[in-house]
Amino acid sequence: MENNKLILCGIGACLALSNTQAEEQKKETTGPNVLFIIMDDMCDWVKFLGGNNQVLTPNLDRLAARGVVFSNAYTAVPLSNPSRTALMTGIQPFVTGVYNNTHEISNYPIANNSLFMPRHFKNNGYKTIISGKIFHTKPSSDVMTAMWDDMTNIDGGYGPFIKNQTLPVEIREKWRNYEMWTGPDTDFADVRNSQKIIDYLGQTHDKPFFAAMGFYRPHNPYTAPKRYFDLYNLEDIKLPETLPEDLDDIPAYAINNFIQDREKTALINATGNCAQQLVRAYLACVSFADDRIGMILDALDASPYADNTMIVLIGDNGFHHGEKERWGKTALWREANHVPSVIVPPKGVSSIVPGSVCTTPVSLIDVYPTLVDICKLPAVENQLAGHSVLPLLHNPNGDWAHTSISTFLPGNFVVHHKDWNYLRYANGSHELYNVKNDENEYNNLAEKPEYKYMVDSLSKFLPATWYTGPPEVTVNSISEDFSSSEWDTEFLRLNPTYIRPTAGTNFGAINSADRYFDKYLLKGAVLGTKGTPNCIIPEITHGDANVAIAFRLANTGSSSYMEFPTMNNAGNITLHVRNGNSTADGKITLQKYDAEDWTTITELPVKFANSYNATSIDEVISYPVNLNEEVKLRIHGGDKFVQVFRVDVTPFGISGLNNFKSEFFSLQGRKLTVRQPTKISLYNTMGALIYEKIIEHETELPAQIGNGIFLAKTGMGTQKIFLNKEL
Ligand SMILES: [Ca+2]
Ligand SMILES: [Ca+2]
Repeated sequence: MENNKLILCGIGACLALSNTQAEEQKKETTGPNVLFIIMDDMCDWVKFLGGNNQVLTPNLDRLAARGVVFSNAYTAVPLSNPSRTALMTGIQPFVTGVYNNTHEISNYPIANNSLFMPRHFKNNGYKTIISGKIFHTKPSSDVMTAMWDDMTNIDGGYGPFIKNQTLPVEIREKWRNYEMWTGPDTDFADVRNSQKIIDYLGQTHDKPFFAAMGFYRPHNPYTAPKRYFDLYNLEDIKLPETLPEDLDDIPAYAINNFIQDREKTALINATGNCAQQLVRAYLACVSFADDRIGMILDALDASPYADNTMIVLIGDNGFHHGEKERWGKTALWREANHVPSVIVPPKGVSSIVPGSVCTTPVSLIDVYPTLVDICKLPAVENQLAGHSVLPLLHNPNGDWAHTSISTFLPGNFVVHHKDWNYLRYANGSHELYNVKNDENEYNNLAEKPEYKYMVDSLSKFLPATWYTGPPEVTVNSISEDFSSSEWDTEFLRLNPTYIRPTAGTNFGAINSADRYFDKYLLKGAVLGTKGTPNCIIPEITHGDANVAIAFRLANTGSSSYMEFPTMNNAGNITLHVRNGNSTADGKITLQKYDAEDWTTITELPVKFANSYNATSIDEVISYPVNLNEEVKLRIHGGDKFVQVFRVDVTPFGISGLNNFKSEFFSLQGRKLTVRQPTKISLYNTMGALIYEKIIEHETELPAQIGNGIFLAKTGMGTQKIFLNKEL
């Protein structure tokens, strides 16, 4: 228990030392080359793991046959950004604080200042190359350039995105849809990026290399060349096995926090063959990536590096396809955390038997120390939480004293140890499964007296303390008036050479191209500033200052946006804007950072401003965001120049809304039935009280309340209701 605290305190101090030591030890190496391949959202649906018996992964299978398969490997976090941060630093998320996709590595010092795996290779005589998606958010740019020799093919994007809508409107989402792609293969970053690695393997290198290839597939959008869809007959697609009453023995905390889209799952299952379409599309994406991996293997085998290259292949997190009534990752169950993990030693390491399978649970946090061990790099002291699995490569059935822990959000952990998965949530509720007998985790044994000994014994592996974030950093609302004198001063501080437009400058002049900006974080973000402030318009009075300052969103949408700081929740957003076009209406879009990318919440029309330069009246547009969760928003340029003078985001007012279940009353149509007499108060999503009544048993809600989402507060608690929709 004390140990964890010591690690937490000691790590920052020790990292600096590790970096310095590593720098001093720059030297020639005779270690093997490393080909490091990671697939995004690759769950255990690869043939050699048996998670799906229809999937076709001939190339992954032949890779597995060359090395050792860890058939019970688990990610550190079932989500891209924190998973990859843990993988590349070797530090647990509950130490770095990088738990979510909104937690950018560069803002988390323990992670950002650590000795990243590629840097350690580079410091020790390796050439390092990155192609595709290895990180989700990145360390700061100096840290990135220090660890990679070649970043020319970094990233590339999840696209191409769906053009032809295939699923019914009530099912489809930006990240839940599919399309058989008929454009060229090079539309996909995976094709361009894997070609880069293939070319790299064809070149002569004077040093050993660490080549990291990050595939975007099988991550959605489920677009893949049509021929991969053709591998699977839709009529033959089998859905994963599920148990109707599976959730009955799961704690309420888990259901409330991790199975929020239960209704959506039911809708997918009930709507035509949507579930089969989604499963098939995922399988197509797996086979697409598999094919490209085969091409990399062929290139390696034909290269001078065929004999002295080790290969690591992993997925960053798993995925539920309807199991536990959910689609997605971000939960503690096996589907979300179980990933492929294969290590292929360089040829000729005779003591490692090709095609071996090790069933001992291991973690992706073990990858970094394992590579250090195999490649004989200097030990990284006081940083790596995992353990080298080299002994298991030699003897897959050997003893293993360590355990694998996956984390999702502070205080929620799952311990994978021997045959057992033990899930413990932040509120103390728990689940215990014997995955050897019950790989689908149907039968929760945690509350059974005869398994108390096992709960007690596995609990000892849980971290005693974890990072919950500095309490003061949360931003509950934003209010920024860019026409304030503080902003005026700030602009000049940021850019002393900035010259204000002279009095009388009209909007056309301000439109000159050099006044574009790409990205500006609001001052409230306190994250630093990027981009160039746009303009000060002297003739327009705004707010209580004599000059009106504004940011401009350009008319080329993709390059112009204003990003807000992460908020715990967001209520109503209000924007003071003016359209720079004097003859045509325009629009801007309000976007939310989703699990992986920016998604449009709504488009906001901005009327044309006939005499922009003369008027002092802003157009005030308002939109109820009403997201009771951690949220990052931005406004994004549309099709016309739009000046933004003021932004206000109020917090989502009423707390305690996590429980959306029908705990306190039931609603059928507009008939509200309470379990016991209570006063009920209905609020709209702006937090305004619109109805209040003491109800003995049941009441019909009056029609003037209208349809939509409301918050119902009772003596027993508060819950969200959907009027005119099924609760
Ligand atoms: Ca992922
Ligand atoms: Ca169950």
